[in-house]
Amino acid sequence: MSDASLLNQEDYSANNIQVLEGLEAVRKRPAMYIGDIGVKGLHHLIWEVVDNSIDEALAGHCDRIEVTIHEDNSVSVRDYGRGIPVGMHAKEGKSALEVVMTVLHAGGKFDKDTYKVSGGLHGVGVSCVNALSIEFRAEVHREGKMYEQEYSIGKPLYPVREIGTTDYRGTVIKFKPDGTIFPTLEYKYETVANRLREMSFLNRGIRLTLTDLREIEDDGTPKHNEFFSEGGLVEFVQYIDQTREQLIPLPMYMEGEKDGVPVEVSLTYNTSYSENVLSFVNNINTHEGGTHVSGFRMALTRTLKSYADKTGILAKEKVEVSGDDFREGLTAVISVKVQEPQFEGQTKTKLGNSEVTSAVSGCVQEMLENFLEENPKEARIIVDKVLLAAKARIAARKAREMVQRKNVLTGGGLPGKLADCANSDPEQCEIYLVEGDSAGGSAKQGRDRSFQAILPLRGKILNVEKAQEYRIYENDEIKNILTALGVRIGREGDERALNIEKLRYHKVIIMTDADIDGSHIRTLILTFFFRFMKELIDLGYVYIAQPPFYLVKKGTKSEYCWTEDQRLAAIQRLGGGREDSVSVQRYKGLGEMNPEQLWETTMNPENRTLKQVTIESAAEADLLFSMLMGDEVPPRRDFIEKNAKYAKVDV
Ligand code: 0RA
Repeated sequence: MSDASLLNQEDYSANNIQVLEGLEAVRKRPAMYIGDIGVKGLHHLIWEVVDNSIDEALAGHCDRIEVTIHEDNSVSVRDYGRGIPVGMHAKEGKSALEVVMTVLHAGGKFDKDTYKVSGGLHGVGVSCVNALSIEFRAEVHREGKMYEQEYSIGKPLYPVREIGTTDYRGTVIKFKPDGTIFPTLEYKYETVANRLREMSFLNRGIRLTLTDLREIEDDGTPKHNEFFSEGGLVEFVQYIDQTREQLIPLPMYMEGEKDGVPVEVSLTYNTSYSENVLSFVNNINTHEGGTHVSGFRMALTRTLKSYADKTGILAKEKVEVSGDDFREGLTAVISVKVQEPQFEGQTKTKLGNSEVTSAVSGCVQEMLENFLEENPKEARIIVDKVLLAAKARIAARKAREMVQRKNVLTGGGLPGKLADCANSDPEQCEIYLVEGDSAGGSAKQGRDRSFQAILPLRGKILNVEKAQEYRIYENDEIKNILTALGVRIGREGDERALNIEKLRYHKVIIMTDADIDGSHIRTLILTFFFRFMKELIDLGYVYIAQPPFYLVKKGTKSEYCWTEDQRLAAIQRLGGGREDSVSVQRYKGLGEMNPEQLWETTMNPENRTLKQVTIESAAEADLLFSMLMGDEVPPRRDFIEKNAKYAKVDV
């Protein structure tokens, strides 16, 4: 590290101007750097800071990271690593700490020895967090001394200063997001907890803690969780499958490196019919899969097929098995580290690097071959399961073809119950999936038919969590939903065959009663979307309508209320706070509203609120659906008691 005086004043100023321009660009177009400025982007700030500490931990310098949400929704991240260097940075003429905190993409440049693999989806570095924070403070403990520097919207308030002595090492970053950038500043405990849990599975041996000073428990201590996994991906797979019956006693596991790509995989089989493969690149969930997932599938199919061929069972049973027969009841987590990842796809969560395919397939093949050789009994159980899947798939195809043939015979048109809209531009159009014929009738009368379509659902929606695939194509309600949406599901070759480009509406709105049955139907529909049309959710096309809970009336004046607070406020406004002077109607079913009321409160884009369904954590969503809809009753009861409603899948 050199001395600042070596730089002349002009160079110093020029540098500073560049820095300010960089941070200004972040503030002008925050979404370009952190994805969006909504709840997701807000949380992204935490991931960005935690990622730096994870890097320090992965480099072997730290095994504990503490995240704290403070009363004012500021967040601090403390690690016990080497501490960010504070010496003068020769080129920039200021402290290295200041450079890291204020120069875009400066983060990793000091430490060429550290293998940087974490780093958020956008990998923009901590300086972006600084630029988007109204208050930001860095504290470094290094070589017995403690240093600090504070900033506001990215600008240092003073040069790095020494503030005392210390007997440990590490870095503390505390930031408070800028309210002029982010419309909402509220951090969600569960969102942070889920990500830290995922991080602990993906990076075994690192202890991650979360403390929420906004929420004090009955015993007087703040809400707190610790996430630590010794077993890493094996425990991740067990966590995902905790409600499912296992076919093999312990998940398989393999860690390796091929062509410079570190690969880690764990997999197991359960008695369910769904496939659940989570994939990560540099700790980022690749929802849309990519080359690593292709490599995984290739090896799985090839290795299991060749084993099954050798045993002679396939020839004996005369069944033609296909790729996805090997994935029924499969739960797996794939984690790879890629130096320069190329992200593609609709949501930029699909890995494009072609070299990764063979790295993953090589590792998976080795893992499977070892397992099959050493565990003949379990190997046989898996092969039997594959055979069963193949037979069920053939039955499913027949059922599907039958339905399609019938559709052709009957003209193949839209379902009779659908009241379609006039507009045919999917971007402008929305469809309401409405519980019950009577509410469906009101919705049909109340809607704006230029862009709103209504599909009443009457019969039972199939629980896809427990049903074999072929039964899905025989279920009338599911058939109606699919034909109305214009999409086809099922599989073609090795890929899911969702033809999303044919989707006829870009808003799919689930509208059910505010009672137990309504929430059950909503969960059934969501489970179906999650398992068969996840892309619809990923693209943000799925919504939940929010009918009001109350109507408070006095004379000719009335107010709709969605919350208890609103109800009390309305009673205050209309009845001077006296409950007996007003009439309060509690809406239990959509049917209790007439068409005008339904339009005004729940369907009119001017007044309504729609809850967008998002999947923050695929693992959590899977767990939720398997618990709510699956077989293992005891955890489900416990879960429902704890979580009252189904929450959490949505924001
Ligand atoms: C580069 C070099 C060194 C430490 C770090 C980066 C570092 C960065 C962060 C970000 C969050 N926590 C961190 N901890 C450390 C130190 C190099 C050395 O001491 O030789």
